[in-house]
Amino acid sequence: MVFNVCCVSRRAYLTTVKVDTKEIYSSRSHPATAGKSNGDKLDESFQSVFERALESRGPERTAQLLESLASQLRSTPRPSGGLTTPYLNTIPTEKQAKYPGDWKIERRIKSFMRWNAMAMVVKANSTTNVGGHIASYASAATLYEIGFNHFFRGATDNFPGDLIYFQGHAAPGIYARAFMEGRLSETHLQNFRQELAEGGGLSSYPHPYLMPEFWQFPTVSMGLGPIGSLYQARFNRYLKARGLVNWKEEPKVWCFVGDGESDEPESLGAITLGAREGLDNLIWVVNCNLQRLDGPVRGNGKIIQELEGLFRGAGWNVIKVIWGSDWDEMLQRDTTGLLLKRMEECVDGDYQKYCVEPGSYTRKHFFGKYPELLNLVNHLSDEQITKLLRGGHDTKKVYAAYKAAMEHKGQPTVILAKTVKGYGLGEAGEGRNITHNQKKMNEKELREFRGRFDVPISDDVIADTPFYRPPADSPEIKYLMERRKKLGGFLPARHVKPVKLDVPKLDYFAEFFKPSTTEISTTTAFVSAIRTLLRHKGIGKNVVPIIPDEARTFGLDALFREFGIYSSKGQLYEPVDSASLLYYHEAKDGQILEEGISEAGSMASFIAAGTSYATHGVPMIPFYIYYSMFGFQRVGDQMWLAGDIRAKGFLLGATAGRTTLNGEGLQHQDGHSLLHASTIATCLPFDPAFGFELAVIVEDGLRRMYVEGEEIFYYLSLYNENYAMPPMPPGVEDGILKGLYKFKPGPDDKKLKAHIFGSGTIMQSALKAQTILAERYGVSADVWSATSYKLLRTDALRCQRWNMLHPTETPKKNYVESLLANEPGVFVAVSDNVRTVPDQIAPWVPGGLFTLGTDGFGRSDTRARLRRFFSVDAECTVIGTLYALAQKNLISHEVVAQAIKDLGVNPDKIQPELL
Ligand SMILES: Cc1ncc(C[n+]2csc(CCOP(=O)(O)OP(=O)(O)O)c2C)c(N)n1
Ligand SMILES: [Mg+2]
Repeated sequence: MVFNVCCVSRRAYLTTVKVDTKEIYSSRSHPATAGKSNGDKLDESFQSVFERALESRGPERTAQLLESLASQLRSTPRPSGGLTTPYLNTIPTEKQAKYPGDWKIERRIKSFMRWNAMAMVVKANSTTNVGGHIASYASAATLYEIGFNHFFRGATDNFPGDLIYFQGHAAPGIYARAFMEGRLSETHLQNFRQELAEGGGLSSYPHPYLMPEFWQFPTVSMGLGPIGSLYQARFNRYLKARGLVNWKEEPKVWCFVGDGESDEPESLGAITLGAREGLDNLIWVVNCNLQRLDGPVRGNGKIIQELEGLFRGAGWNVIKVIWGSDWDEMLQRDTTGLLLKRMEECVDGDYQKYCVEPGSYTRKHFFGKYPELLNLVNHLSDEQITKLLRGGHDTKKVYAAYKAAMEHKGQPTVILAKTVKGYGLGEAGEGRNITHNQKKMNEKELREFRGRFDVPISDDVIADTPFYRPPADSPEIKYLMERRKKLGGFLPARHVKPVKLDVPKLDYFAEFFKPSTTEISTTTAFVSAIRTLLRHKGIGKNVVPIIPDEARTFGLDALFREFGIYSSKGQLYEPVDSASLLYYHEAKDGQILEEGISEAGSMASFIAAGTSYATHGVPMIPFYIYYSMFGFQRVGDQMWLAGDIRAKGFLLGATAGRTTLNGEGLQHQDGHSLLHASTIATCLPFDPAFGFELAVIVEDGLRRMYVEGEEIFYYLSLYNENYAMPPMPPGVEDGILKGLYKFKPGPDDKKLKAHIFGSGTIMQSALKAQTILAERYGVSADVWSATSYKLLRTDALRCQRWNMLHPTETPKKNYVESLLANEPGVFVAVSDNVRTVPDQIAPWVPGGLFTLGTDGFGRSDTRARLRRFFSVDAECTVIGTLYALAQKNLISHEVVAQAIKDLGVNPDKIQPELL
């Protein structure tokens, strides 16, 4: 294809240069064009046209011209299109940084790691079925070892250490290194995936919850590592911009990603953030071994080219490390560009086959497709062809890529490294589709592995797969220790400095203990609480409000002007509402993280902020407020991860309640987040009904997390229904925090007794029911506030287990049993959540618990109609209480039937929980 480029020269006359795209394509600065060829001359004239254009028309216009050229090039038929460059290493050999290490010794060290990582899995699975992975680390060993020996910096006094997200399935390799470093013992390795074994074991994957001094970042749920690392790198910038850290140099965030993992929306869905924020503190290494669990990642295409296009389009610096040094010379000799053509036309399925088949196959099918190409490998034996290295296994190529990434400015870098899955496993799995799940090796395979990597294990013991660690004074261990010392210490490591924050006491929240002057919602109460906290002298600066584009919904826009929205660019425009009091205020040191419509991004920020106490020794207090339906349900796996990573902070599920958020209907009305929240061990879920409860819970959270150092987080349901907030009754703080307390006793002068547990906004139904029951049915009902069914249940379960295991000792009573032991009458719970939420405590309520709740899909309608529909309004609560009394034969069933008529409830209304 020939097209014209117009440009104005220095003398401002119009020149037309004819450019043949075929020539550009085959003559790209690839060694095939070495020597003064036509291609070279074209390169030179192209360069001079470029320089003239730059000088006379300026960078913007020149960029436009180049873009027009590029788009025409893209539209020419080529095997890889889009924003891609040829299927070659990005760094040409002549620009490759010199590798400063001792590659022979590093190879030996790496070989021992390979052996121990494999042995750990094989050993564990010889006597158990605990599983594990060999193939992932086998493909990534060089990618990690170059990092450990030359780049990853450990934590020192004023440097937090580089933050490394290790790929979960490569964990055995990371343990193998820690073993070589003397940080883990043979018993630890022996007990890989047997954490409960005598002497302690190692967790399957990176889990800070299970190995809190070792792992920093959980990664094994695919996609969560990548998105977490992006927001972590951005959060580091936030801390710096707000003057909360004082590092001697900026840490790098490294994330190791599987090529299969890139399928996850969380992996790639947020990458534009990296470029927008200029995160040159972020480096991703995608291990392109071309395989995922079942088979090829892109058998019919090329994952490296696909990712290159995506990342370049998103504004990242892309470094491809495809071919090892063995190919350099061949590419030099390929003067026609035919080798590159062949490289381009093969798909990943072909490449996978080349690493499984013998060299003769590659000679015939790869090189032999064009007989001229065979000349390039005539001097190589089949065995040598088999061993032609891929870039990701080549120490020098990987080093050069990492160095370039470290030095790159203004953009995040992604390194796309081509490797072989199960490298070194030979017939036991190298490049095979079954390799991901391979965990056993027979003696022959072990011998081959040993031979390939020269591991000094003798024949008589090899079947036991013994671990191998050279003596402490061996050159290998000395080298490895010296490298780590130079780089600041061992990694991964999680250090928690016991920093206590000067958190406010309860009296700081005094305004919440008085009756409200107007009707307000618990969301509004929260907005006042966070404003008060942001202004607090001791901890105001540590508070991190996080919102995914819902600030106006919750009334948090009131904070924009006063505290500012964080933006690395400040505010480059005059906001449209600049004249108003609450204008949209972005600032370089803004405190609010306004994440746009990304619950996953916001949650990643919550995690980065909530672990800042461990990552940076700077405790931060995230308050992440969101549309409750789009929390646990949408990004529940990240909330689970928040538990694993020991994040602290407050999650606030606003617009909660299946009937309280009324008009929005089925997709928005949440009545089950409290149930999800109950499943996470370190999460304390609360369902406050009143402003004073909210204040007591927040004060407790601040103290437990930021003074006592507990590594937990709180979840609070917040509602948008306004009502008068009552004053705090005396002495209820303890009950609020334990999960249940008596809020308003019923009258003393009634014969019949009942108890109604309410929570959140549905407390209003309970209170109205209390009045109706007393006035019309002679029932005295005490109204209790159930602030946390999960905490009550946890306490009960602990007691139950203790009693079961200590059958001859005096049984312990749990809080619910003790609290209700002397309360006569029936117990009823009413909730704006599914009935399973209150039912969590049913086994310990004397005489059982009758529950009303909102099971089923929501509808768009008024609160009154919805509450009748789900049977959680005051009238249905009265009927439920009378029914519970009738079931105990304390009144007749006719009384209930009459009440149903009197209160105007249709007994045959549809059942919401049915389909
Ligand atoms: C969210 C999620 N889905 C599924 C899995 C199960 N899984 C574990 S590893 C794996 C394949 C990983 O392939 P890749 O990312 O290419 O890593 P490799 O081992 O090839 O380096 C899958 C599907 C998981 N861990 N997380
Ligand atoms: Mg893979």
